Amino acid sequence: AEDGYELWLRYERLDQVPKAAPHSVVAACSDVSPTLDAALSEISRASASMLGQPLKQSGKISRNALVLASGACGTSLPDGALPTVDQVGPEGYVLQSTRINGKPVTLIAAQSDAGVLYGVFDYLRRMSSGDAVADLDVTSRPKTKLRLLNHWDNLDRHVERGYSGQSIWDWHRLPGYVDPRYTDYARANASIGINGTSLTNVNSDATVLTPPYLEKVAAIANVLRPYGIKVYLTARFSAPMELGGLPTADPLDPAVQAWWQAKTDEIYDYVPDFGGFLVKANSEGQPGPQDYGRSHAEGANMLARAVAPHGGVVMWRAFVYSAEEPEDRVKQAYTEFVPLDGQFADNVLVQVKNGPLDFQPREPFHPLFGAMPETPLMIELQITKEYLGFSTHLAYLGTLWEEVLSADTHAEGEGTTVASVVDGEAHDYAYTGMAGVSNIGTDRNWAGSIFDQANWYAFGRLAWNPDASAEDIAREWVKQTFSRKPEIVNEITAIMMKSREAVVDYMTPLGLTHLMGTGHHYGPAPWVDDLGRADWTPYYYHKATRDGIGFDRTENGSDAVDQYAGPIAQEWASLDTVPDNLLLWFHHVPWDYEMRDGSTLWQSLVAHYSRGIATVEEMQAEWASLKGQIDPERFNQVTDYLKIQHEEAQWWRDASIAYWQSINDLPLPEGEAPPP
Ligand code: GCW
Repeated sequence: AEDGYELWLRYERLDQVPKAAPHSVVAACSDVSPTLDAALSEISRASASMLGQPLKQSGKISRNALVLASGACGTSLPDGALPTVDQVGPEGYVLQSTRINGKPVTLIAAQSDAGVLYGVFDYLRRMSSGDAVADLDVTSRPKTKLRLLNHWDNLDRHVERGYSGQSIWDWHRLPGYVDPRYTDYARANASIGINGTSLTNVNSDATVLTPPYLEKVAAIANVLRPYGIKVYLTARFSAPMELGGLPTADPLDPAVQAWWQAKTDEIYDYVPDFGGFLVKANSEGQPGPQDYGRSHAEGANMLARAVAPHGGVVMWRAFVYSAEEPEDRVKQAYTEFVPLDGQFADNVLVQVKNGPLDFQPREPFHPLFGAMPETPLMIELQITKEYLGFSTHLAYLGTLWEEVLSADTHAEGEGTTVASVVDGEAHDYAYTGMAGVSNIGTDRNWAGSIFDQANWYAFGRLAWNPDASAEDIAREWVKQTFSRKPEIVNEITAIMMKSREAVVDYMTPLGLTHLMGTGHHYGPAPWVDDLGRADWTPYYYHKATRDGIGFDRTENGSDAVDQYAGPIAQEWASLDTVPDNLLLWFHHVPWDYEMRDGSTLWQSLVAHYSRGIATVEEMQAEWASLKGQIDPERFNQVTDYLKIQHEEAQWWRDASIAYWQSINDLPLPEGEAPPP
């Protein structure tokens, strides 16, 4: 049955064996590592499935062989056959139709075995997409070093903001039983270049750092290692008190430092290639260095010193804001972190969400990008759709992420995109990276829905190349997931490409944000105005009154706009130039404010809600037209989910309009259907 378990690695049978299909596969190596073994077994699985029989493994290179080789495997290839470090770096690869010993072959070669594995997945992706595998001359290398999933998984298997079942990490049965699913997890991640995973929730307590759990962590790490994936853990800042019985967790206290050093050394005994720590500190009630009057840099550097001798890193999150702080929440991270630029240890990365608020359907890019030239900034994206309809709403996030990555920060003049900051080009960062908050769980389809698999996929592809096109990625995913037929690929890609804007339209158009139900963040609740915490209250964000709506972030208001580089700040601060889709993020305007198209703000707002529903209706019709061309299991699930999405788009529109009307007393614009 097609239950989605295979993800994009379905390797559907090809109609025809491609002319250039290899006849055998050879690892031209004296040392076939577990990583090369993994590559060979993937080739065997994929060729059995796509070509009808597994490629024969051979010890010698014959005509039309697929040849794998790396600088690390004791290769038997002639000098000069391998790509240089300059060409491919430590993780890149080449795919080449070439000749070895006079025989035509396809060469997949790299500096490292992980590079070969990535090359194999690229090669199989081409074959699975129905693309040519002849005349290959491909060089690819990742533009970022650290490409991580961040699981928000608790040890009791509840996944914070998870909508696809329980955590796949089965702590209770580990380490004695190691679920084979972890191997499939590793395959899927390696296929899109992900090379790290942080196993535990940033809000977790410190239990995972105790020996019984480290043994379990080691068992997971052993499965992931051959696939080039390192394990990372969240480090609760108060662990020295909770686990170590110390009276303080002050990062400048020598006993605290010694505790972390010993703990870290212990972790490396279990997991010799442990990647390092991910930390949420002094944010949403989590402990941190500020509890002792120390800065984020002092806190991060203490942990960085502990992992440095082992080659580890610290990923310190910049998602900090506090209710006691009167400053506009979206300004707080910048205010706190910019003065610390230059103070972080060399092996610290500061991890910054794509926008300054919190994974909304649309936000401007985070003003920290471009503002910390001395500190490697990673970007954190949310794959799980906390604010975009959980798993039942179809929203392809590739377009959201592309919008952020291609945004121009102007930090080093025009053209300093967020991508160029993240990939280190703008400021020559020693470390670079991208983290994606995982949407993976125990559901058969892993992600909660078939289309949410595309978000996992797109995250990995963009982490490899932050300049990649969201549409190309969508196409690639559709070909491997659903069909190679061009009409079907076009249809499904079109659905995906408009899906996120539909969500923006029916939930939070024109720059509105955070109007979701309190706590769970599902469905509309713009009317909540007294939560006891202003910054978790929708009114804080929309500021709707009889006179108007929107958050004034110009110099007349919170002046958050001033955190952006000059040209951007100017563009967004002025009503003449601010884009419509960020209008109410930066400005408070009257309901009868005249929009560029001549309509009033109120008319425009209502039109957006209705357009969101109309787009979902188009998506439904387009999907329905594929009936009979997609297997019934997946077809029906998507159909049912789209129906839920349609009902809920209507719910969002009607509830939002009714609420705004209760404030502005305006009639519905002409031609608009009244809420029931
Ligand atoms: O989006 C918010 C979520 C919290 C999350 C927090 C964070 C892990 O509602 O569930 O906690 O962000 O990113 O730390």
